[in-house]
Amino acid sequence: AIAADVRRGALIVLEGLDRSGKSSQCSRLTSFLHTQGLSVEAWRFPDRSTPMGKMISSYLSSQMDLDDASIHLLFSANRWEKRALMEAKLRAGTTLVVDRYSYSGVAFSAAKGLDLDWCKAPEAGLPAPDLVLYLDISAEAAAERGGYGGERYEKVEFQKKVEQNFKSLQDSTWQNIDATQSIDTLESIIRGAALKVVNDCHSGRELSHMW
Ligand code: 2DT
Ligand code: MG
Repeated sequence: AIAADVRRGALIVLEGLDRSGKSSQCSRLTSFLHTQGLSVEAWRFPDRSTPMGKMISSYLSSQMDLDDASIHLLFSANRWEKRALMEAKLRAGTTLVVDRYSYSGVAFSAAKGLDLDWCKAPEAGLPAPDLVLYLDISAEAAAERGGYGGERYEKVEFQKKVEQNFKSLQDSTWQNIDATQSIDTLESIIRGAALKVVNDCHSGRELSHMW
């Protein structure tokens, strides 16, 4: 048999502060790509379903305290435990729409005072996103939307520091999108950007690695 030349899927990451609208846009984008006949899955980090993810979840709900460096490494390990599956899916042609990734990992931990480069180090070698859609909203405007769930980090002063860190992580794969636009406007901007990168990946764009 002739080996099929599978066109790889795209790794598309949505990032932003809490209440920026990431989760709604992830599910809208996943449904849309599906209607286009593409193989697509919605993922999110932290992945709370694994044993490490369960520890992270109890840390976030303040049921458990952990040293700042330790929890940082645990968030990273939670991505590493998914690396092989992520790469296998991408190479088999599935596009992944991911709600948060290494950028959240670094932005949140560094907001506690950990060194930014130290925070980036354990992410090195993970699959690099083909596109990072940053839903840009100020911490104040996000807080005005209400609906912080009461998890650790969901406080405006902390989110302001996270916002600064996100901005210092921007690279060539980032697209900043004004997240104060209507949900439908955002959706159409995101659709366009996603279709373009899916096409790039189908036409041979190589999978690369962080950073
Ligand atoms: P959700 O509200 O999206 O479930 O996120 N976080 C996330 C980190 O501190 N490090 C990470 O590596 C990741 C992926 C952001 C839960 C919170 O966890 C933070 C918000
Ligand atoms: Mg949250």
